[in-house]
Amino acid sequence: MRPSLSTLLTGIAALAALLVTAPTAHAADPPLRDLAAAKGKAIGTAVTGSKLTGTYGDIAAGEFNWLTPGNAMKWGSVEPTRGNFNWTEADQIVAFAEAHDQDVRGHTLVWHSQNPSWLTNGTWTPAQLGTLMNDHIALEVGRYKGRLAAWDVVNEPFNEDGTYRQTVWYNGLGADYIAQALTAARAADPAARLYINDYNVEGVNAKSTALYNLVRDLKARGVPIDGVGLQAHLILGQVPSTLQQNIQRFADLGVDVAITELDIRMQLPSTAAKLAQQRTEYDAVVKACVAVTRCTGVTVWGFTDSDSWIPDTFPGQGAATPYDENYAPKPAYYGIVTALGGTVTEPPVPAGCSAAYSVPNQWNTGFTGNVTISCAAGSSLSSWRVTWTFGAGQQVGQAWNATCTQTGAAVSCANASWNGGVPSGGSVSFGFNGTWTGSNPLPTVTLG
Ligand code: 9MR
Repeated sequence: MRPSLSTLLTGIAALAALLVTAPTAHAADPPLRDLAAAKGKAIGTAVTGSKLTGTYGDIAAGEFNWLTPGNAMKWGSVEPTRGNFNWTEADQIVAFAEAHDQDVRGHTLVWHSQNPSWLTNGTWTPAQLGTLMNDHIALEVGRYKGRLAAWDVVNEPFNEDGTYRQTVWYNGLGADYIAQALTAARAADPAARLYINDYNVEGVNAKSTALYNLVRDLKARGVPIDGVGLQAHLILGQVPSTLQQNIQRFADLGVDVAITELDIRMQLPSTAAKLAQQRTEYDAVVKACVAVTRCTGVTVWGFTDSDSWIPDTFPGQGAATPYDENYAPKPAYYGIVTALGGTVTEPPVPAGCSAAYSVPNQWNTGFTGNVTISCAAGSSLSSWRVTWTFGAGQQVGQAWNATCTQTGAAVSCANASWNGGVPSGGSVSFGFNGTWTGSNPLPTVTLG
């Protein structure tokens, strides 16, 4: 599901046009979809059909070039009682996407959840189940034949330990239900890219290895499988370090990879420091996709905190998406921008404020770092972020009075909730434990 040449050219033309027009105040400068297209990637969001008007509709259309119906295409939505179909929301989303030059990822055909009760409460022979599954796929995929770029054909087939999840499909048809479903989907729409989609498969682990082995075996058998969806429902501070390596190993099997349901949740209330860390993590996740040729793009699971599943499912957690509940872009939005090669104009730091880095203590493999942010009389800050690039072998560890993250050699430290303010003529400091090998030079720090 690579963006077409015309999409790419449109993106490049839009970028060129923006060079000669005055920048707008809005975040979209240029919008994410143009940045993504210029990189040969897609950027998507899950959407709720009834909300696709006003600001929600403007952002969904203006910023994204993939849409995934969050719920509208699930079996329980489209066939709530047997033989009675409701395609209203699914049709609406597809029409909206076509009107805005967007691709749709169909989601999802064969799953254990959000199935109609007539299906889950029924008693079926294996033959009946196979017919139900194949007919459902033929009908739904056939309805949108030629119009959808991709389908999540099978959703969440694995347990955490890499064994198959015991579902109505697995229990009735055995593991081969996956191959049967893919084959039925290919027959119904030969042009759609066919995916298996799962969660907790972002890093290299038992579950992602089971998925890897499955895809390898399906490919070897000639079963139509085009892609793997890594959902990426992540927790702040827990982005797997093996994400890019994992994307690459799937790509090396000869399939596309998409990040299909990205969100990064945190314990509420959100703070400037948590949101700054979330920005770094959105940047890192999107960068991991950008770095792998066969990673086709990233979809966020709802672009606004007002349209996110997190608060209902994880009470006390939230703030997981790139826009706040009032549709204002959050730091996470700018993390996506930078990962897609865009530039972010930070609010200017007053000339009188600066940051200084020192190493008060160092031993054979460790050290303590200290950073002091100072403002001369007449200058002040209400929040701050200090960034620097380490040399080989230098690694930031536990920090105090700031939240620090390191991605590769790039370190970013944001104020804690209690010390964002630096008064005129005053200073604040934070510290951290670090490790080093080889040498431990003082980096050049930037206050932003
Ligand atoms: O976003 C969906 C939410 O509105 C539903 O209540 C929920 C029910 O399970 O499903 C959510 O989407 C899920 C997606 O379809 C598959 N991966 C996990 C997502 C979050 O639960």
